[in-house]
Amino acid sequence: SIPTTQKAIVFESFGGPLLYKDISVPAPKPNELLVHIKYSGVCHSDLYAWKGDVPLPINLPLIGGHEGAGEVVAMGENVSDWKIGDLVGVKWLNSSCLTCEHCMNGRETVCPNADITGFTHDGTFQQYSTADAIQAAKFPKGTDLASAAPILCAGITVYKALKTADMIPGQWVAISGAAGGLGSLAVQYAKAMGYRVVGIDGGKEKGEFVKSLGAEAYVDYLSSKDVSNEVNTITEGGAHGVLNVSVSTSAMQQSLEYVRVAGTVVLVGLPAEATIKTSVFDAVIKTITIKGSAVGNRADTAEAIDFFNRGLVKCPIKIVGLSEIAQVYKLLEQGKILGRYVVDTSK
Ligand code: 8ID
Ligand code: ZN
Repeated sequence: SIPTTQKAIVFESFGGPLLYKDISVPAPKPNELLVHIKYSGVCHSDLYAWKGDVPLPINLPLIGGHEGAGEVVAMGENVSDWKIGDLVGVKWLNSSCLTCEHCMNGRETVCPNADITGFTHDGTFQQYSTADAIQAAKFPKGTDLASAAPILCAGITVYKALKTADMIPGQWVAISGAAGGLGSLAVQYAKAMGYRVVGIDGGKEKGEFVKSLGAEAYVDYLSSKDVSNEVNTITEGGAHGVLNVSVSTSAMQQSLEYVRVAGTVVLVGLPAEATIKTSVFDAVIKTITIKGSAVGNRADTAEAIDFFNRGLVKCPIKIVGLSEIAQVYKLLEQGKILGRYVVDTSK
């Protein structure tokens, strides 16, 4: 049976206290599922939302979180393709209008009327959350929900970003921020898709970690005298594709120096006020493409989950209680996390 109250992490002002408290269980709208969230990944974007450090609409007070994995416990009257007990994922894109030019073309992530989990729609750092039945992700029976949670933002995002880089198997992809939540999955998706990976991140421990996930080479930005030169040497002329999943503006700028001629730089990480600059002459003569990539649509979601279901990617996770979110934010801020933290909503 569904309780009337539940535990949640609520904040009322940007950077204000992350209150672990009892609130009421929301009621699903006609088109929504009520999901008993068992586990939720903690993404760097959650930290930005809490700090108000991102130029996106945010509703206060807010419950953050957008990598929620759980079970369907109730649904609105218009929902027909879900059953009570189904395993379900709640993503960053909670719903979109489905009728605008972008939605019609499978770009629902840029729908101007999108409702965003953990930003404009109360998120997954609570025991029961609502999710639009069309956007909610399906997991097969028996899925390990704690390991699956990070796929719902990190996995989908990096899988789509790799597709956006337009590479062919055998080519080099440089992953900047390779040891983080997105990066650690990007290394594995890239390998599963047939690309050769050079990971870039800071420190020895992160290097060993990134290599254990399948990267052929690692460049340590903390100790390297010239990151670009090292990547260019390893890849014999530059990476065919670059995934910028770090939270560093200078790393993004630098990626223009080690992308191969005719290659593609994909921007994914979101330092709030970052800009990068390119020489027009270089961009033209090297015919470099720079693209942004935001999460993924429903097809990207199903495909990304399929890699996970087949055991081709495995999220390196650490599980802590929901009540411990503040400590996880601290670690994220200090860049001290390998892989992803996942919160257990029962603690
Ligand atoms: O749809 C999107 N575009 C999307 C989806 C999800 C997340 C974008 N994001 C954004 C987040 O908001 C954040 O800006 O992607 C970025 C990465 O999110 P994350 O993976 O959740 O963050 P993390 O776990 O903290 O990983 C960041 C990694 O970057 C490394 C850190 O050591 C860490 O491993 N890093 C840093 I800081 N500086 C670096 C540098 N100069 C660096 N790696 C290489 N070079
Ligand atoms: Zn995210």
